[in-house]
Amino acid sequence: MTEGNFVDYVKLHIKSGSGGKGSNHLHREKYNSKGGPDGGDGGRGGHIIIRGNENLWTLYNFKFKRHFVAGNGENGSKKRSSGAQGKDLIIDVPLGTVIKNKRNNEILFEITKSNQEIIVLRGGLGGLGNWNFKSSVRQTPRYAQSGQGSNELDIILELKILADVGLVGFPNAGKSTLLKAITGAKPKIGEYEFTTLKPNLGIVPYRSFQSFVVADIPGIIEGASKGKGLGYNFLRHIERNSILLYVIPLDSKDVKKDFDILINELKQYNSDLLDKDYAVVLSKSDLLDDELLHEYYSDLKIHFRDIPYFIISSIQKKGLVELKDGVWKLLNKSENV
Ligand SMILES: Nc1nc2c(ncn2[C@@H]2O[C@H](COP(=O)(O)OP(=O)(O)OP(=O)(O)O)[C@@H](O)[C@H]2O)c(=O)[nH]1
Ligand SMILES: [Mg+2]
Repeated sequence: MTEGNFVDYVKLHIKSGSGGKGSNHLHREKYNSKGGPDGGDGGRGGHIIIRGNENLWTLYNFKFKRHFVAGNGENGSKKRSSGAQGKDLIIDVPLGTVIKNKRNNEILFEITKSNQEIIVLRGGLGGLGNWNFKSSVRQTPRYAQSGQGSNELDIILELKILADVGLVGFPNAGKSTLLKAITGAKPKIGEYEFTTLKPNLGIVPYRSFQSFVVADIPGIIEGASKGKGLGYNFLRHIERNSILLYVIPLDSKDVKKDFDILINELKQYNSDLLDKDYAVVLSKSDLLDDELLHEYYSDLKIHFRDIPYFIISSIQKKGLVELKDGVWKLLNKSENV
């Protein structure tokens, strides 16, 4: 997935179907000129339904289609025959989509499960046909209800990614390069800061046909919580991740300090993020020669005594298998599945 097709915010106009008219028919037969009322009911208009689809990862499909209209109910007819129901219209969205009313920004609901279906706009009810109104005092009612009108609404869809693993780190830490090295994604990579402006997602194929999803997000810097850099609103994309990987390059002056700054910025955004399982990924190991790396190891053991950490080079493809194994283990700890 590239920069261009990640869409996480769209406005849609939706319209349900109107209800069909009830019929006002009087039964006539050759030898019975006074048949009773037999007008059937109108069919209900189609609902607009929003459904969770675990195979979707972005709102990209809505980039070109913004209007959704359900079918109208058909009118009732003679012989008490009811009009057909208008066709419901189902809109598939990725899990983690929040649906808001555009008028007041109120959250209507959130889709979190596959195949979860919620009627966001009801179709109009069909009108009752005249046979419903027959009574002892009114044998031949000559009226029927018209159907209810359709409903229209402007909604906003906002996506919080539901990826398994979120990559957090300073700009230039090598997050996008890592995503590229372990998934089929082709994110933009640059030797300048803030190359990534929107999240990228990639699927990591893991042994014997299993997989997990990794989200690469923009870089975060000290003071992001106060609006520095790109700010930190994009951290909403990792709120749903099961685990976080803090990516810190080994050519950093002070790896432990970088880690503390990242933790602190996340805490300012939402301290719940710190409750997630996490690991540290020390990237760009190819920049250190073996001797230096060896020295580093003993240092790191002290710094990250209780924290799982992985030393990798995305460019030389080193340490990636161990990283994937470690992530898989973390993901499969009972609380993360
Ligand atoms: N030597 C070396 N360079 C790397 C490695 N991984 C990434 N880089 C380089 O580091 C620079 C930044 O890489 P990105 O992957 O764009 O970094 P990022 O963390 O996504 O940066 P932002 O999108 O700005 O937050 C690029 O010039 C990469 O080529 C690595 O394993 N070894
Ligand atoms: Mg990047």
